[in-house]
Amino acid sequence: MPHLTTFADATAAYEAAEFVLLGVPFDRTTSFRPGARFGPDAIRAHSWNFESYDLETGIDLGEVPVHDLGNTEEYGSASDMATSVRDLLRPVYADGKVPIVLGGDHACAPPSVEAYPDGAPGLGVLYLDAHLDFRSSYLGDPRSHGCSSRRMLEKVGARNIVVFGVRSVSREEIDDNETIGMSFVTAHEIARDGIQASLQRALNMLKTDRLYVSLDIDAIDPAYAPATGTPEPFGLTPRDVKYILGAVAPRLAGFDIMEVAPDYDRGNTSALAARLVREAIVRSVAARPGH
Ligand SMILES: [Mn+2]
Repeated sequence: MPHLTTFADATAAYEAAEFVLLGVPFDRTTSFRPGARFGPDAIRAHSWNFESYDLETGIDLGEVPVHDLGNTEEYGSASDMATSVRDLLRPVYADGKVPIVLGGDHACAPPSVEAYPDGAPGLGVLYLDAHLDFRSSYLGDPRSHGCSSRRMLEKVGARNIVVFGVRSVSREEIDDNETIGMSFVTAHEIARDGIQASLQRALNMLKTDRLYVSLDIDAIDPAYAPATGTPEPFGLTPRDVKYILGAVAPRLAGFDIMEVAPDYDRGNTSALAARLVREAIVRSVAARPGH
């Protein structure tokens, strides 16, 4: 699929940008239904639907320096993809910018975390997903989208990642995690306790200065986000995720949205994803001291 357009209002040159978008049109590790490779351009296309002015924060996105790097090339293997995405994003972090990565299946997210510089302030990961994604390898591929929280954990450490919104897990993953101890908050607990208390519980576990948010769009209920590879009922609401992005904005080091497979609906999932990209940006700007 050709690269159709840039994200709306992403008009800054790279050098001036504070936020840098990158599309990764890769879905070769999809396990159920494919199509997330078309996510980046569908999200970009829908981004043009919105006013540049944000009603809640009073920020005009046209005044925030955002650059869109476009899409990566297409890759044959997930390990080639991961190597390339790491190489593309290392300078983005090193230049003090916040990367926003559009997938692609969830395999495209770990290299974005792995590119974070080792000497930089500590990084934690808030991993929003219906699935635990904790297999050490899946269908013979340790870079499968079913292994993505595990790969990130290997970068940031077991105490610095929380999976949030989970409601699908294998017995093997649970058994495996008994020795590793990755924390997770289930969608059922969030429904019971409310989003504010549940997020606070997750953030109490994440002590790092900086936070990376990885959003598998299937964290959100398929009633709101049906266009995804492995839809799972009983999910978060769009407002839950909006609340999360506002709460973590002061610490946001990087953000991604994965697993939007746009051909499975009439554009509502892509519109939601585009709106959440904007939310991450305007909330980060609004969280700055003196704003
Ligand atoms: Mn998932």
